[in-house]
Amino acid sequence: MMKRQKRIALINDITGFGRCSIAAMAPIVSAMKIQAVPIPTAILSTHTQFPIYYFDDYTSRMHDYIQTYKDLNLEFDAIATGFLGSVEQFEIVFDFIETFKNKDAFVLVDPVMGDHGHLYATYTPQMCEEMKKLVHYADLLTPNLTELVTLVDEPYPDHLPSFDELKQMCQKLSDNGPQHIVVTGIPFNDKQILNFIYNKNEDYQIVMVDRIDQDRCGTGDVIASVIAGSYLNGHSFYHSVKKATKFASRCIERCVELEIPHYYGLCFEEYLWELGRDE
Ligand code: PXL
Repeated sequence: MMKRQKRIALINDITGFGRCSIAAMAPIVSAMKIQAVPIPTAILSTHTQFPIYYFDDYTSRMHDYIQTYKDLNLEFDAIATGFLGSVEQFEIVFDFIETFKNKDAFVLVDPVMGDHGHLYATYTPQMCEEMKKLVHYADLLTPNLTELVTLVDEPYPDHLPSFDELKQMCQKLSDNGPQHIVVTGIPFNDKQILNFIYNKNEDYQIVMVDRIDQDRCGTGDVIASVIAGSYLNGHSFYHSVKKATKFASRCIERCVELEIPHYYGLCFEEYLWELGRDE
């Protein structure tokens, strides 16, 4: 029997300009020979780091949208969640996961909440509480440091957390949820960025990357989608994180060469073809 292609549901926003969320994730997983199925949470003209943006909350339409997938008995091999635009959306996402996650599927939760010690303008305290519940559904979790500390009710640290501190915070989240966590983009020093990998009941791992230029919007989405694609293609979490961070670094380097403003996202189009090599 022919094995069908793998399929991933991307529960995230669709943002036209700015190379984030589904506009970045769908082409990336497609390049990795995985079918991308967008489930929009909101439709924006540009992402929220632009001085102006049009924001259309999709909450009221999500139920009917998803109902057709239930009626068609569609199945997904993975579910990746990202930016959520309202409290009500969490219930919709819990239901989606309960309906569509079969025993072999995995759920990647990117708890998109904020960056650099601050939550995004659209994020309310109630949404933070809901995000803590969503973490219980995750097999893989990809927070940045801001999101990690928020999820464990700690203040944003004024120093670089030790590996032990990072491990303890991850352990709290893992106790009731994800098998693997990568805390992405931790500023280590002027030259390097640390990615801390927590594995349930196993040693932690570190992936260091060179800092190139300033932080770029959409980096988290590029990293989460390469991890999801690589893991779905059967690679280890560590291998997937390495591939993702290396790919993001190369794209950022190219953005600098092309003088692309940091809020225009990562010019992943330049290297998309490389992701087709299943390494
Ligand atoms: O890349 C994260 C992200 C996703 N979606 C929207 C955003 C952002 C970050 O600002 O504004 C709409």
